[in-house]
Amino acid sequence: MPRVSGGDLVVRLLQQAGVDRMFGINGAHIDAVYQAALDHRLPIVDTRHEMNAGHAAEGYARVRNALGVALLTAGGGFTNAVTSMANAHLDRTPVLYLAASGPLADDQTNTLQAGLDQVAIATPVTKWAHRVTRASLIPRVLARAIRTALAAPRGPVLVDIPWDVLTEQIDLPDLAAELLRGGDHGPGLSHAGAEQILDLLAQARRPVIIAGSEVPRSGADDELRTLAERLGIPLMADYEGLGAITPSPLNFGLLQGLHGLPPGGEPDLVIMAGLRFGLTTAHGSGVLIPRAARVVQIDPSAGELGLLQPVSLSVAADPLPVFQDLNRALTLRQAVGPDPTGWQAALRAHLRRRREAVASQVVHDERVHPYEAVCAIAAALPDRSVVVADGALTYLWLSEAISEAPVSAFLCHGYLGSMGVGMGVALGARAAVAPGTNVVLVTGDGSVGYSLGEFDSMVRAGLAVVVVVLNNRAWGATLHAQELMHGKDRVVNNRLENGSYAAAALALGADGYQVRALDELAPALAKALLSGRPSCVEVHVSLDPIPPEERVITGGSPF
Ligand code: TPP
Repeated sequence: MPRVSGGDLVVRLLQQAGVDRMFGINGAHIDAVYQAALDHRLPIVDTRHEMNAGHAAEGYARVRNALGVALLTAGGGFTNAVTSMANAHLDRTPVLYLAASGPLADDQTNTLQAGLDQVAIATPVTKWAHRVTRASLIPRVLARAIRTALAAPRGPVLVDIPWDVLTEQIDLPDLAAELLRGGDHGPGLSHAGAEQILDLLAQARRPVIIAGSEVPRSGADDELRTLAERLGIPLMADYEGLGAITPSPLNFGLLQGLHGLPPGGEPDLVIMAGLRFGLTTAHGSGVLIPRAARVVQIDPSAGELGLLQPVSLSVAADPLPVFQDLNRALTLRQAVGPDPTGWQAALRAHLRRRREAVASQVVHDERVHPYEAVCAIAAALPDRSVVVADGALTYLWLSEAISEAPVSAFLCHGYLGSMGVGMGVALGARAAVAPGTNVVLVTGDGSVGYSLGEFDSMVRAGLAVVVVVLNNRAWGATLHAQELMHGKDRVVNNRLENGSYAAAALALGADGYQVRALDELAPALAKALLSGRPSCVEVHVSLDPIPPEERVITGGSPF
């Protein structure tokens, strides 16, 4: 019987679970995993900050709809990744954080990187956190952690393994006993439940289906589009659901487009598919999900159902089996509902008016207008691109243009609203996609500054992310907030007028492009996308313009 280390068991089990790449920074405590990964040819992308190893594992998980893995050494390696854990927790992203810790044998001796209870720190920001105390327990605990992360509602887990457990040698156990369950989404709808939803659809004159994060997470994209296309129902999405609906002719873009529909012209039935109330639904205000509408909410977490607005029907389930059941039930019925084409045309006209209103407010100064910049970016994106957004004004401007773009995923900073997630998420997404799929990060100059070192990681790992920095020489959104709340003379600690991000990228071995006029942007993007190299396209944009959704956040209407 071969003898193997705890680290070796970790790698064997992760490969058994389908993991083909991990992210991390090496350290002596975690090195047994690195040595085993070398033996078993499991690649590890090394980042320049553990926050970004965590965010990269998130990006990988969000693009693949599979488990992401971050390797963290003890102490600071672990604490540096806590922001990512919190982000994954709020976004329900299945990430395994595998953290080494001080040797069990040296417990309570004030030794290096060991005086922390990492499980206690991780507990409030994970679905499950556990320490392994013997190498023989690694397969069972790790398999349990992975099952927990991938079971809906999904989320991050921490497994803490002390150094001397990772290096402990034991006889190779039968890992088949720990075979990991996969693809079990739980039950969908009863026959009566499916009929009830189809009846609601048959009665609706202005129905809309809104896709949230759990549509791609559960792999329900095709079933969702099939149902919508069979019935002619407009599809909308929050940022995480956008990639699921873009291939459809019934893609009506981000749900912020519902704002400002005339009374009597609003949806009368909203199907929330894996969408939670909160940040992306204007909370429970009714501005986007009309209070007069009937609402069907489908989400794997029962606690989310009807959280901020009353719903007519709630389904505690993953979207995949629910839409499978609806498609099956529909096959057995006659055609349902009124002709949807009038409603589709009215909604299209409304969205066109919104775009015209944004464009009509563009006032030129000596810098590129951010709205024109994001329109040029959206127009330049090749089919099925993954787009990552970071920075606040930057994201809000991008949200006005991204619905028109052929994205396969649109990954934003999410519920934690944590600036600086973008470089890590984009790096992980690039490691997850098939060769030839483009990954473009659109970020603010403030946000990119957290992680400039990751240009080096991208170069060393050959991960060709195109990073577009909308440089307005400020922490833009917080500067706007100071101006609005306290006056222009009270702006403090929000200016960033030093340095060049394209030059920083060049210094780290990536390519750099400067864009000072709108007509330079499309050629620079085309060059960067074609080059197959990590690159930074630095666009010098105006700071003053207020994006429509910033007006909404500050309590106004978009125009
Ligand atoms: N720190 C973190 C980690 N997250 C935050 N959300 C903030 C601080 C507060 N904050 C919100 S928006 C913002 C800051 C600092 C400014 C973002 O500036 P930038 O990345 O340049 O993007 P812009 O708004 O200019 O597009």
